[in-house]
Amino acid sequence: MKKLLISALTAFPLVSYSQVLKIEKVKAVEEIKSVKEEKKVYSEEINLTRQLDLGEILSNLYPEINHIRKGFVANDVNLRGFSRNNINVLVDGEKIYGACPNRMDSPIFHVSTPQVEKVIINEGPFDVKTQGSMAGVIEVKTKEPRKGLHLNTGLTVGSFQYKQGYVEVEGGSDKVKALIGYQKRYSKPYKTGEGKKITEYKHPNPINDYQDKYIDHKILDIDNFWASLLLTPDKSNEIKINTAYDNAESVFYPYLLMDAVYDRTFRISGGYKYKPLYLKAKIYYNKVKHDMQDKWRKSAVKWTNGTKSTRGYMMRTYAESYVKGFKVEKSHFLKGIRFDAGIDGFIRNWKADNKLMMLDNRGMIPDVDVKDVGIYANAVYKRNKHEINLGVRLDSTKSKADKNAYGTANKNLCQQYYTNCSLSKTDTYLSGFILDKYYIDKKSYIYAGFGHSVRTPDPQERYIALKRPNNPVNKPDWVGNPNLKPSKNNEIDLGMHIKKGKFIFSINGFYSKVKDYIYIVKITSLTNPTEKAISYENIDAKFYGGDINIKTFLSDYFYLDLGAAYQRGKKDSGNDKDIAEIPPLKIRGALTYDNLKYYGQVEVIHSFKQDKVDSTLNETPTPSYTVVNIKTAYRLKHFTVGAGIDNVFDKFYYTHLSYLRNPFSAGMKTPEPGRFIYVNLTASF
Ligand SMILES: [Cu+2]
Repeated sequence: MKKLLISALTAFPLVSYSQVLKIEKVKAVEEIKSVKEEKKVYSEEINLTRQLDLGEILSNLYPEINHIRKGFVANDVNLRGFSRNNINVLVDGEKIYGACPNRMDSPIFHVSTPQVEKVIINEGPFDVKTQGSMAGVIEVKTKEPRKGLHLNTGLTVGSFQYKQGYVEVEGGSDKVKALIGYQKRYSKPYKTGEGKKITEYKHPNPINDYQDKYIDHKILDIDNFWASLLLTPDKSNEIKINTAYDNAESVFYPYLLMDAVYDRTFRISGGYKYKPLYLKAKIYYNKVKHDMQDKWRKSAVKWTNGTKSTRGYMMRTYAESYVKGFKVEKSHFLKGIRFDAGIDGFIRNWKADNKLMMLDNRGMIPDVDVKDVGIYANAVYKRNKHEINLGVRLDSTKSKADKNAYGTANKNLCQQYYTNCSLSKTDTYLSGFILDKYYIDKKSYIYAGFGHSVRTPDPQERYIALKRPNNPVNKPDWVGNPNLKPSKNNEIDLGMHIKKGKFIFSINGFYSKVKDYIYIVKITSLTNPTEKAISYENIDAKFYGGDINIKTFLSDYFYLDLGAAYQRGKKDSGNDKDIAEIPPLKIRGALTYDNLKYYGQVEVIHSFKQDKVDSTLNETPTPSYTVVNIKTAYRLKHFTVGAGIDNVFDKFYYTHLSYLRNPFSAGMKTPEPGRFIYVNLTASF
């Protein structure tokens, strides 16, 4: 048993049923590829949580990941201080973008937890296989159907009437395999550590609070469907089709001033592999429709200007987004060198229409097309104790907004603030990296890498146009800066990974200089100095930090995980040099008992105070907090019964990323859930 557990530690997954391992940081030996130090999270770990939200789960497991809490679900993720477009979040290598201009539907929300086979976290500028991986990639891999006939099902019941259930059927022969699944998630408002419902918290402007009659309204009601087909007619050919449909309704976002009436996502992809030539090809499409309104808030009945309304909302944004993409990649092996070369591209379209009181803000995101095509090459060369990895990528990205998309209110908004309001821009740029890994022994290594990576401005950052009525000081317009340049990251990473017997130790450090980092700024109208807006500017900044992870077996069945991550962001100039939204030092310790039948874990997460804040964006210090979570499980042959308590001591706290940064008025701080008790039942046949 001891051997089994230790081998599971080094080569997970051993058997898909064994829920031995929580955290895995491995080098993907089986397919030598561009890996500095990959971190992986497997479905077995996810199944032991309350299974509500992937962003939150990752944030719990890795101190270097932090969640941006906007509501109970759909948490966005921050990796080593970088978030939004500065990192890539991919589903099976595919780009997916939310439709909401306020990122209610963060990319990671567009895949539900039972679909996840694993999540791979690759930090730093060490990916040339996807456009825009400036500071890292978080890639969600979905499950492949197995042969035979299997039923996987699970049910979670928890505090605040939270319910989660899924059923998945998979099976087939050697040549044809299929999988079909469904999940439902539902919850009432959670209570925080001070016993208040999340819907009861006061916003800076009371008009944005929830109406009394909706305090107990459901705050999420989500259905997910997915299906997958895998055809392997012979040893050489493989065809894979994946599709999914999500319908999220009544998702509340106390962090923001509106909530999602619905958010509907459709995804489909077709992949082909010709194994003798190591050739892979893929096409994919995904589409999101998003309707957000303030219909549950006080502002819906009585507007900011005093108007009493019966139309059901003061503000509403309807948004759509789609991505059509392709990728072709060929690998080649020659004298200990692995080459991968590929071409890929995508079209991303995004439009959002807003109505604010009587203002027609159609084209708030003015039907923007982003077209990208890129070519890349990656080589891994193994010699003696060195493994040298080189990658290079060339991209051309064109973004174009439609001038006919604007409404009457925001038509000339850009011209009020900028002299150059060009609606189209093409950026061509090169990225690449070099990484040298030196093996001290078979399983331990040190590494050093340098990477140059680029990300282009988002359609929102360049073209958003939201006119606000009267424009008093705290109701600024929101306008894109069409002159933004792409952000360029030059980064050095150093690290060490030691594996000895029952002990794994790793340490990673990074230093990143970002030229033209895209940052929020307050600007004044060129024509009327009383009119102000939120916009974006390019600044130069540096980021640095690192993380440590230790995993050790204390006895046959006990193991201890210790992790810590720290990061810092500083502007090169300005009065306040601190970069906003940089999480403080966070540590995690988890003691786990697992004999493959009984499982138990006590986890402690401590976040230090963050007082390195950017006063120009109204950031304020965030106090430290300590949270304790417990998870247990009992495994029978086909069944697992689990129970857990998150936030055992019912601590009242909020994270540093709990509110919207706004140079005019700070947003509401969204507290984390209080004590949350849940029971999990899973069955697998
Ligand atoms: Cu939204």
